[in-house]
Parts: sequence; structure tokens; C-alpha cells
Amino acid sequence: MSDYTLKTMMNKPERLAPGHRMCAGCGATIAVRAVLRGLHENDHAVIGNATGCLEVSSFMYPYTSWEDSYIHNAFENAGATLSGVETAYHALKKRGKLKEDVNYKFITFGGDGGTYDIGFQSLSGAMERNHDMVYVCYDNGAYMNTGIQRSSATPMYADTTTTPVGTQSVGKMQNRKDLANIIADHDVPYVAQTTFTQNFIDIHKKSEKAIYTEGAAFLNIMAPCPRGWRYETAEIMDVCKMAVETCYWPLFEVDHGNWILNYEPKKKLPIEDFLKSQGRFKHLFKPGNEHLIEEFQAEVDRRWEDLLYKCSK
Ligand SMILES: Cc1ncc(C[n+]2csc(CCOP(=O)(O)OP(=O)(O)O)c2C)c(N)n1
Ligand code: SF4
Ligand SMILES: [Mg+2]
Repeated sequence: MSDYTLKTMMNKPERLAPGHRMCAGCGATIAVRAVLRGLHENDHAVIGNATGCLEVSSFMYPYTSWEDSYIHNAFENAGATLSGVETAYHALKKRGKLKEDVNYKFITFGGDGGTYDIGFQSLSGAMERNHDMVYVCYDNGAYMNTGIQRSSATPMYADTTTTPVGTQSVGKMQNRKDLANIIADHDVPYVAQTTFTQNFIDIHKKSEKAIYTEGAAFLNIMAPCPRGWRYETAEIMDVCKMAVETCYWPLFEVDHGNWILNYEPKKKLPIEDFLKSQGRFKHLFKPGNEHLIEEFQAEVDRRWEDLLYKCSK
């Protein structure tokens, strides 16, 4: 593909049918639809999906929203299942048991809980073995389906049901794990971080690249959840924009070891511009909590400088 304009991309056939039970405006379904637009029209996919909001709401046997083959996985083995399917496919193709002109791609979707935490070992194994597959994490920064519990992707100071803000607590005490960096350290052919911005050009390009790069690829997509983050549904695009403009969620890719920064804000905005859009950070704006925002900013700055350094080499 060379034309990634929204008009062209939106005219592609949908591979996730409407009628599923995700909340209106959920970032997870937006992520899935964008990723699957990266598939060339005549190609097929085998989709793996770890348990989570996306899985329980899009596939309720005998109903499904998925137009492609679909396997529901436990958290722990989402990476392993698709690496097994991919291996079997290539073995059968080699023996001439599958049609030559039919192409399948292998894509796993997992939430942050299923990816950063519970399924991390099978993801790491699949990446290290360099299976020809894409693992997509839709990162909404908590275990949303079971009631907004913190995960290792939850940002510091977020108010969740297991890190509740109160007289004795200012929210989650730890910084979020930087999973894109960790997977890049596996030396896989392609790793990228993206979200919904720039008329979806960034996510569409990276999805196609991830799907058609030979070997293992990992996409980390910030996929906001209006319920857990506590913002009005229609504000999703502003929330994503602020994540990128404050450098909380930088857009970058690591293509065969080459670190590339895809967007550098002309003027990096203060982290307050991202935090104030969401109820989960409301307490940070109470008088006396200014130092918490300063600490948050310092961590964003540290990670941003680290990324600039990697991309400058
Ligand atoms: C091993 C295991 N532990 C716990 C659960 C219960 N459970 C189902 S969905 C879910 C939340 C998943 O969170 P995440 O992966 O971030 O996806 P999200 O719900 O946020 O989309 C949990 C904990 C489970 N199904 N399996
Ligand atoms: S709770 Fe959040 S992640 Fe789950 S379906 Fe609703 S918006 Fe999506
Ligand atoms: Mg989640």
C-alpha cells in the first residue's frame, strides 16, 4: 500500500463486524479495526485473542464479530498458541498441503493485563523464537474487564480499584513498565508504539509494516478506555493527542534494530495537559499535590530523553 489517507483506508472492508458488546468509543475496537486495515484484501488472518474486554465482548459463542479465523486464548498462552499455528501453517505449506496462492497472516491481540503481566512469558518466547506473527497489545492501562484493577502498564498515581485514592493513598505507587522497550531488547525485526492520531496514518502504516515484515513483530497501541480513565467518550481523540504532544506516549518504531522517532512535537506540552483530561488523575490537581505532578513530569522527561538518544544513534 502507499496511500494511507483516511478516505482510502476507511473504504477497505471491515474485518470486525459491528454488533459486538464493547462500550461505545472503546479504544480496543478502534485499535483492532485499524490494525486489520493493514491486511491486504486478498490475504486472510488467524487471530488469537487473550481474555479481556475485547474477547468477552466480541466473541460470545455462537456469535462472533470476527470475519477471520479466531482463537480465544487464556492469558498465559496467547503468544504460544499463535506461534504454534504459524509453525503448523508453514510446515503444511512446505509439504504442499495448502494452496500456494492463499496467504494467511497470524495476529494476536491482548490487553495490557494479558500482555505486560500474565502472558508475558509466552509473548517473550514467541518473540525470541522469531515466529512470523504480530502480537498487538491494546494498552488501556488496567484490567478493565474485571473492574479496573491496576496492571504493570498502569501509569503512576492513577486511581484504580486496587490502588484507590484516599487519605492514605495517592494512587498507584509505581511507574508503568516500558514494554515496547523490553520487546525491542528481544532483537525482533519490528517493534512499534502508536495510538489514534494524525488521521490514523501512523497506526495504519505501522500495522501493515508489522503484518508484512518477515518474522516477529510487536505493536503497542495506547487504546483509551472511557470507563476506566474517566473521560467523556467523545474526547478520545483529544486524550490521544495530548498523550503524544506531552511525550507521555511517543510514536516510534524499531525496524531491524534501527530506532526511529516518528513524531517530535514542535513544543512539548506539560504533562498536566494529558493528566487533566482524565478523572483517574483528578486528585493530582488538589492543592498540596503539585510535587506529584512534578515527579510524573520528571519520569516522562527521563523516558523521552532516553528515546531521543536511542533514535539519534
Ligand atoms: C489467569 C486468569 N486470571 C484472571 C482472569 C480474569 N480476567 C478476565 S478478563 C481480565 C482483565 C484483563 O485485563 P486486560 O488484559 O488489560 O484486558 P482489558 O479487560 O483491559 O481489555 C481478568 C483479570 C482470567 N480470565 N484468567
Ligand atoms: S470497560 Fe473500557 S476497555 Fe472495556 S469495553 Fe468498556 S471502554 Fe472498552
Ligand atoms: Mg487492560
